[in-house]
This record gives sequence, structure tokens and C-alpha cells, in this order.
Amino acid sequence: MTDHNRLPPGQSPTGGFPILHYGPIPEFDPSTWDFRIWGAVEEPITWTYDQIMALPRIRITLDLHCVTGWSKMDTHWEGISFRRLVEDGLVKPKPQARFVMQHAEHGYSTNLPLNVALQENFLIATHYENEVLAPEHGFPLRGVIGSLTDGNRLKDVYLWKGAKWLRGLELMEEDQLGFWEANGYHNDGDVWQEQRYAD
Ligand SMILES: Nc1nc2c(c(=O)[nH]1)N[C@H]1C(S)=C(S)[C@@H](COP(=O)(O)O)O[C@H]1N2
Ligand SMILES: [Mo]
Repeated sequence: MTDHNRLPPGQSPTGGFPILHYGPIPEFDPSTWDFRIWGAVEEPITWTYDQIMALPRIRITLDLHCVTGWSKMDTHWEGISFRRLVEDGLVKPKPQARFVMQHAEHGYSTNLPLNVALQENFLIATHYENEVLAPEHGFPLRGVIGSLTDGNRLKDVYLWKGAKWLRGLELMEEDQLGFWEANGYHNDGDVWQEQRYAD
């Protein structure tokens, strides 16, 4: 697949790594920080930072697409595969669970269908380019979603659907809108269909 085919319509590649978020960069205090998974799950989970860092990690390469028009190709991430947490039985969605809300510091949130959050292109990331996440890019944990670089097109959505400073996942039976989704962005956000803004 050529790079041309990897660039969704209306996007331009960028060399840098733009920093984009609403609100301040949160402080991290490992003694009070936790990560929760709740809602439509058989057993709610609360993990400490040490417990999170002890989970198995995978590496993936993603092309990132921001709704404002920049794409950053060939980014390397390491972190926890939500899919694998479910496959390994660490997270047990109830049969009626169909959506996932990522909840982050300062009230940021973003929603995804559960089947999209279970794709290989969604990661609960701890590392970027072999280093622990920088504070401005979401340390200690962020959701990240992009398109795979091997040409395998999944449901590929804009980068806002990965929450920096992630503190929890809420599994839901009914869809709810996240922060940007409630503020004019398209609920699905498919990059190939250019679903940027709600009508
Ligand atoms: N917590 C939080 N996560 C967020 C955002 C935000 O405002 N707050 N913005 C989103 C948007 S619109 C983009 S493009 C990416 C930017 O990630 P970066 O700053 O690491 O490039 O973060 C996403 N995740
Ligand atoms: Mo964005």
C-alpha cells in the first residue's frame, strides 16, 4: 500500500507531534491515581499504577489522524491491549455491553462502540516511541486509536477518540456522547468517510 492510500481524505501529513487538548495538563500522583473499569462488566476493577504497569504490553504502529486535518504517520506505541484484557478474562463485559466510554482527568471523555475498542488499532498506551508518555501526550496512560500501517483497514476514527490522561473505562449498554461528541463532532468519526462534524 502506498503512503497516498494511507492518507485519509482531507488530511495532510505532519512531521512534528502537535499537542492538542482542552484544559490543563493534570498532575500525576501515584499514591492517589487509579484506573477503573466499571459499568456493564461482571466485576468492576480498580487498578493502581503499579498494577497497570505489571500488565502485559504489546507494541503497535499507527497512523494518527486529527480531525483538524493533520495526520502523523508511523507512530510507535506500547501499552495494554483492551482486546487482550477481554480475551484473557481480566475484563469481563456483560453480554449486553455495546459501548465504551473513556473517562479522563478534568472531565474529558470519548465514546466508542465496544467492537471498535476491541480492535487492534485501539491501545491503552503507556509508551510512545520507546519512552514513557510525555505529560503533554497523556502520561501516565492514554487511549490511542489510529489506522494500522499494514493496510488492514478497520474502523479507523479520528484521534480525539483516544483520551489522554485516561482514568477509566465505562462499559455501557446504550451509547452516550463524550466531550467532543456532545460539542459538535461526529459520533462515529470515521476517517475514511470524513465524518468530522455532526450535521
Ligand atoms: N484528555 C484529553 N484527551 C484528548 C484531548 C483532550 O482535549 N483531552 N484531545 C483529543 C484530540 S482532539 C487530539 S487530536 C489528541 C491529541 O493528542 P496529542 O496532543 O498527543 O497529539 O488528543 C485527544 N485526546
Ligand atoms: Mo484532534
